[in-house]
Amino acid sequence: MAGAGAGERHPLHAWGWDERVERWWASAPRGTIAARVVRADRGRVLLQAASGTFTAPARAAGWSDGAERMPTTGDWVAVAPADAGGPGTIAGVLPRFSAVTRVDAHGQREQVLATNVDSVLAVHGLDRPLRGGRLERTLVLAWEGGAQPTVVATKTDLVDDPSPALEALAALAPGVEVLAVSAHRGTGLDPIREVLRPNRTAVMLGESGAGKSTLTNRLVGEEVQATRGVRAGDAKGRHTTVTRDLLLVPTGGVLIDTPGLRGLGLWEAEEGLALAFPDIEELASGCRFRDCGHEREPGCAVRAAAEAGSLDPARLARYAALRREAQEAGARREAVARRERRRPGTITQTAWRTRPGRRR
Ligand SMILES: Nc1nc2c(ncn2[C@@H]2O[C@H](COP(=O)(O)OP(=O)(O)OP(=O)(O)O)[C@@H](O)[C@H]2O)c(=O)[nH]1
Ligand SMILES: [Mg+2]
Ligand SMILES: [Zn+2]
Repeated sequence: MAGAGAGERHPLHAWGWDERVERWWASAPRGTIAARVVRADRGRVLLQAASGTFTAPARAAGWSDGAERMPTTGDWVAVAPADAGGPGTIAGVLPRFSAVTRVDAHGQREQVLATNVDSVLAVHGLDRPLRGGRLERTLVLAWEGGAQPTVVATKTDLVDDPSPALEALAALAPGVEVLAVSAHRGTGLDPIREVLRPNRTAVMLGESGAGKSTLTNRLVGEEVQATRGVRAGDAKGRHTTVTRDLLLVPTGGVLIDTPGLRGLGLWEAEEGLALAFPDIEELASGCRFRDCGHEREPGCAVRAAAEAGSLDPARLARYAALRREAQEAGARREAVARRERRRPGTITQTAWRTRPGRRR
């Protein structure tokens, strides 16, 4: 399929097609059509093409960058047309400009949650206690994946005064915008629409019951996603959403609704950590040693700030724990890479990165 001519919009523009995708599409296999994965579920993918939606078997495929990728929600793929009435097959998966990933349940592999996302909406329900570590971890994942995080506090209608909670959220997310919404009342939605305009992609991440699907329905303007009441007493969610679904927002952009994940283990995080903890990074420039671990080294400006009370010691402790986790993940990553080098032809889920170094 040819790209759109000058001044002409690509038919998949509303679904997030832009110059980044266009560039890679230039090396698409001949005779294939472009589509975006709007859901990946049990070995099949639901695809959105200019002509409509259809499903295809999920199958890892490469591109001109030489890396193989397993298609997942958010991916752009090249589909070889069906012959003899069978389903089309995925002939290629385009390189990703961003990918939000976590470590899988076994701790041995990278699980790609959403790809080609511009933003991560870190959703927190004001009906539950704030778990700082959870939010910080989400921000690390967002930055590391190459997406811009935004904190979204939902259910403002359930609290008399949301400002203390919003301040607490802001303290955990230096430099990150904190938005407050009530999906029930329909207030605070416009700034989220702005994040998505005109054809950006955002993924919602947050605990089960935080209100991701309710907010999705509000933004989409239709009850496209199922929602369910939280448990009385502790406001715990019931894991209502089970797939990652990419949905069109009529005011512009697309939104990926995800299941509330219990764990967000780090797979790769060094860069994400630095971006999620700019306050600590800045203090660290005053440490005596450039590779200071802020644990026992003399002349540590970070520990000094925690002792003096200008840095929350609990935040430093969470940072230190995340840093250790990232180091352990790095060791596992290397072990996996060694194993895969011994088994040529294995699909490296980790190969989403399109260029070395910075990815934004
Ligand atoms: N009062 C109030 N309730 C809300 C709001 N947003 C969501 N809820 C309620 O919170 C409950 C959980 O909402 P969901 O949208 O299903 O939560 P979720 O984050 O999608 O949960 P999972 O799919 O399990 O991850 C539902 O009963 C919603 O009606 C809001 O703005 N105000
Ligand atoms: Mg949901
Ligand atoms: Zn230090």
